[in-house]
Amino acid sequence: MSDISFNQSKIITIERHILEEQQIHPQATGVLTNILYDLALAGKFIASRTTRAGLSEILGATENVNIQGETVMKLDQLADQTIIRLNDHTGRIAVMASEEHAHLMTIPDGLPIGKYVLLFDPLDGSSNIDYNATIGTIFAIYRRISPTGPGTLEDCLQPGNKLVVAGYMIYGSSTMLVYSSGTGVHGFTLDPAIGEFLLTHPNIMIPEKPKYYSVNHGYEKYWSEGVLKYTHWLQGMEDDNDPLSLRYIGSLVGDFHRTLLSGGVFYYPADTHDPNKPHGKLRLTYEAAPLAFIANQAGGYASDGKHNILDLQPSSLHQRTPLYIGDKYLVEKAELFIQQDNQ
Ligand code: FDP
Repeated sequence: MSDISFNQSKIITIERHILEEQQIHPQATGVLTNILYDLALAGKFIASRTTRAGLSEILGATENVNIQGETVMKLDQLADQTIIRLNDHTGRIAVMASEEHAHLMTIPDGLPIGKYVLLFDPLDGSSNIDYNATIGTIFAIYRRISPTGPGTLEDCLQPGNKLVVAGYMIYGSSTMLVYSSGTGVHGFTLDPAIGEFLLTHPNIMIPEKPKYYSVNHGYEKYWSEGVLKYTHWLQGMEDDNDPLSLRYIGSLVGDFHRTLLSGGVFYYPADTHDPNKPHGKLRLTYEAAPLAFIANQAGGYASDGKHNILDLQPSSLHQRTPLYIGDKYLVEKAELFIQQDNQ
């Protein structure tokens, strides 16, 4: 008898998984499935470049400053262009918006216009690039609202509760794609040897016992009384509860991914640091809302401190929002402390 025993569990590639998900929806045309393929391909491409950043001399700042006033890194541009070029000609997308562009991007003249809207942060956490820390890509897909013709701003400014698919790619010690189309959250790890994303984390649920809290303590002096008290509560200083351990990468995708898998809460509160950013730093449409959709599907919750993030109606493409995300009980507790502070 052979010594070799084979693991009988199925090997599920992302293609197979998406196709199986598509079959749950008999009315599906396959268009959404193909957008996900294209995004997975973009993820492979971006991962291959980010892991070679130092070697290929594409590391470092460009001369350009993006709409957020941040220096645009070359890898940000590369990730941005990769996603645009893989999606602008397929006839699946009506309009796109990216962190790197002040205005929405309609489909170039002469190319077919589709029925979906794609919003993305091409390389989130890019201030970490030079230090070899985790970075990622966040994406949000909506159905267009406008009936025909080029996609509009209204198509892009939809609340998170209208999301059709949300996900992210994370470029860390391995590359992962995590997405939800409203039937749970599924995580795939890229096997670089074969260039395939394989299902490694089916049906992710945020663990019930929280492990970490995650926030930039460097800005504590700019926080409100409510945020300070909440933080003290997480540290076990308000009640008799055990303190949570602290982790903060400073890369939203990385901090969120850890929160999703380990349990706990990540927050970037409103603060008084910069009068131009009274709502904190993170963006509603292509950061907070898609991650809120995933948190919700994983049994968690996301809030701006007062409202469910998924219910917020965006008023502009690059709108900022405070964000509390992760374990439902911990996020609701944040709402309570903030509400008490406002009384
Ligand atoms: P970055 O500026 O490096 O792109 O979205 C912006 C973001 O990173 C998030 O990924 C991250 O959570 C946050 O900013 C970190 O901001 P602080 O340095 O202010 O903590």
